Amino acid sequence: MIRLYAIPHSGYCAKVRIALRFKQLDWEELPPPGGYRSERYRRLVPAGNLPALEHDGLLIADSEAICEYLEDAFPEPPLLPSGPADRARMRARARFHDTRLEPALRALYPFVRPAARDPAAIATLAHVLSERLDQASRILSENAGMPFGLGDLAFAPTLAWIRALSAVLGPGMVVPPALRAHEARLLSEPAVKAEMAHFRPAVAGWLASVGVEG
Ligand SMILES: N[C@@H](CCC(=O)N[C@@H](CS)C(=O)NCC(=O)O)C(=O)O
Repeated sequence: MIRLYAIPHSGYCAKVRIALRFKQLDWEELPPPGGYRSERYRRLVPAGNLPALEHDGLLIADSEAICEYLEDAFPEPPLLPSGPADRARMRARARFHDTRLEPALRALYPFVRPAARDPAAIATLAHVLSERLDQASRILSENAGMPFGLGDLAFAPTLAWIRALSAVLGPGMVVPPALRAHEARLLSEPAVKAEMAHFRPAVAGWLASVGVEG
């Protein structure tokens, strides 16, 4: 049995759920024992980060490590192409998301609550995020012919968050047309489509919980 420690509105948790769905695996999903950022959860996962996955005696955190593990443990259907160059490109896409694009989105979360709005800071961060979106668009277009894989797992959840925050914080975040076209292709993948049907309401629910209309 695969156990996933996760929360519904986290893009990184959605990324792992997309991998699980793509590989048609069953899993049990639990919130972190003791709660988000609790000491009890840190006894399992020292850094306290979500998601974490338990399987066959292994407990591992970090979405990318988890997805690579799923690929190794359950190779079919594959999330990595064959051939070292395409595998490297696929991994680079995933790393770009995790180390460049999502951190630029994350920088905006402290301003979501109405009492914390700072228009000048939001405008600066929205500009940085738009630059990352432009870079993402170029990276994804360069690899447009590759089949769905590891480097695609996180983009639809992150773009959903960007749209939700754009609606709340202002229209400064620009999703380039080529990236919108790539997103449409991603959404036609059944694993992504199924996850997004749960994920979008979870994002709206979180926004409502902090007093914001999504
Ligand atoms: N790069 C990590 C990022 C995971 C991450 O930051 N998760 C957030 C939830 S979306 C979290 O656990 N934040 C709480 C913390 O880091 O203390 C991954 O891919 O798993």
